[in-house]
Amino acid sequence: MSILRNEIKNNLTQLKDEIDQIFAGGRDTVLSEVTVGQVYGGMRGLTALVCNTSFVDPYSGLHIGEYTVEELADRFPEEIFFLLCTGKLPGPDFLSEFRNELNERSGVPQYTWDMLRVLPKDTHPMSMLSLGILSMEQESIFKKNYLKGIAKADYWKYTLEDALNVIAKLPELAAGIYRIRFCDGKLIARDPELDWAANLALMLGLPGSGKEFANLMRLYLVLHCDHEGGNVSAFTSRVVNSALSDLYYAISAGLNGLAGPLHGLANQECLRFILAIKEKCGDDVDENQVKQFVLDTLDAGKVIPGYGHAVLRVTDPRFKEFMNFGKQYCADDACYQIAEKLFHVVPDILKTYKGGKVANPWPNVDAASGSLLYKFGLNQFDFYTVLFGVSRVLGFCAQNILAQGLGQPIIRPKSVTNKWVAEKLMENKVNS
Ligand code: CMX
Repeated sequence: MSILRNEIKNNLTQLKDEIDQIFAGGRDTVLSEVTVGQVYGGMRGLTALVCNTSFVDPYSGLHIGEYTVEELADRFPEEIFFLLCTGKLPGPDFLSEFRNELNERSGVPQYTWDMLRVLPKDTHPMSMLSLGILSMEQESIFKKNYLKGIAKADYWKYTLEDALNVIAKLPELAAGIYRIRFCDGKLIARDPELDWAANLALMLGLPGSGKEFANLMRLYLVLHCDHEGGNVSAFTSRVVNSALSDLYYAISAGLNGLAGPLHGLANQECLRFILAIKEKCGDDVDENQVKQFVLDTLDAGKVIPGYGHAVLRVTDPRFKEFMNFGKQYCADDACYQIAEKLFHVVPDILKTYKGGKVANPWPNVDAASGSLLYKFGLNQFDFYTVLFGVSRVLGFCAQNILAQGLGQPIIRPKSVTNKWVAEKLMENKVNS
């Protein structure tokens, strides 16, 4: 894996130089102040982390390196992994070298399949994915070498080895989970000539799925790959890895966070929502009916899945890319059309809901993807977050490789009690 390893090395050198300059310019400079509201409010808006793989601008959305989502939508996920790790897109030789590398490292161990097959039949596929990764932990190259004794400067190299081993096995693991959980349990062999996304499409074995579905998988795996460092799953993964728990532990932990309905599980909730509208109002539902359904949902005290975001303040560009794909391949599909109608009515409703309390009334990535997967015959919603997870593992890996390469320490912010906060308020009153 010489191209990738060399370019990560170059990226680390550049990032270290930048940090040296930043420190020389003012290590004690205040970047962000913390209010009481932020301490009690999920640390929203608190600038307290550095992540050099990607950046989310509230108004232009996700940027990976210098690129926006729109500029990357036609790429392969393998190229995006390279970009996340190195800050640049790869040259022409990379894809074939990477494919060979993944071919050599592929093959989920039999004990993982055995473990997955004995789980209760109703185990959630995200639990299966997380357990599947964790079951392979004893194969960690990082752990084996750490126990022998390795230099801190080399941690990232062993973390990269673990990353490549996991990435090579992921499509097979995810597709196998689908086949065990929802089909006859017979696994479909990977094709060493295919790319990462096309292999996943192949091994899922959906009847009639062809090139268009492989294209959807490629787009899906590109669009979900990373979303800077503070989201639940990426942050969890980084915190775990910062204790030098190896990447298997860190990925499994990140996936457990992704499995929550306010995070990655929202995409299955979105399709459920769309199908509920379809069931209640029929295929030819009009915008007024959709509006009423949304209002009834809010009146029942529920959130509208796929809308809102902790950072974004515009329509998520990833949502737009999925809608463009849908326009091309399934503009007549009833679910796609309901997703479109929701886009027409939900933002205006959320703008005034709860006295304008919703910070972002616009759709996020999850609002469109489910309707496309459903159109291609992937009608097991519980599986959708697994696809999100397969993609997001690229981000977990890249973030942890770079953090190890930069020698970042264990993450350990300070927590305080109500009593401490109350005393601080009193102290401030006395001093003012
Ligand atoms: N429907 C109804 N109410 C919503 C809402 C939505 N889609 N989005 C936000 N709100 C409400 C919140 O519940 C909150 O109400 P309370 O203060 O009464 O609890 C209020 O608006 C303010 O919340 P916010 O500051 O706008 O949003 P947060 O940063 O706290 O939360 C998110 C962000 C995504 C969890 C939230 O918008 C949400 O629950 N959306 C629906 C679920 C979803 O689509 N999640 C996927 C996000 C993408 C991802 O991370 O994968």
